[in-house]
Amino acid sequence: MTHALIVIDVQKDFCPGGALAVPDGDAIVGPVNALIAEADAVILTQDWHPAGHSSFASSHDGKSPYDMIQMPYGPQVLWPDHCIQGSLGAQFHPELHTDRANLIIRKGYNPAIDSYSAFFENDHTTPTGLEGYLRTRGIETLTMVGLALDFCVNFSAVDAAKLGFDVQVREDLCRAIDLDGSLAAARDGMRAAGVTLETAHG
Ligand code: VGL
Ligand code: ZN
Repeated sequence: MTHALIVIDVQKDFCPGGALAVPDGDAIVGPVNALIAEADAVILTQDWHPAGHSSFASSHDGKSPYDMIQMPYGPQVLWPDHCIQGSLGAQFHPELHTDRANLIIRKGYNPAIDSYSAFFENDHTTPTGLEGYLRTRGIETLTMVGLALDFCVNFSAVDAAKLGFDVQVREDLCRAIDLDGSLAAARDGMRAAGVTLETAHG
């Protein structure tokens, strides 16, 4: 087995009505389920923050959601409170076919560091363990889908490509937040890292 489908953060809080809703985020669920049904290996990621997480604007006096601050590990966007461990908003979209998942990797649980990527926290150093999981299973090629294209999908895809995996992002099965040009920057960054951007099954 050499190929895995990685489904990034298809959670209630990132879908319309959620705390950090990605426009049209729920539109991908049906076609993502179709890919899940065919995949050799299925990995889901779940954004999973403790209450009072340092990426929340509410944790910083005088700050508002979408402000930028400097953290010890670099610049950080401040978000509305979202995906709090055990909350309804942290649950997967109710129609996502989670039963076929081999692994669910939770990230963002360290109170002091955000974690967009499925591979490393935002210090780009602390591993989540996913690399070892994939390598010990002999998985070398990855298809990524999910939310949000310009944050967690982007960081996961770039890290995976840097680690030497062959990475395809299905843009049609992602949706973006698009904050201050973040979508265009993400596309450029993914291409520069050697990620293949696909808009349909090819
Ligand atoms: C995400 C912002 C904050 C994502 C997670 O899944 O793209 N974005 N936490
Ligand atoms: Zn988050």
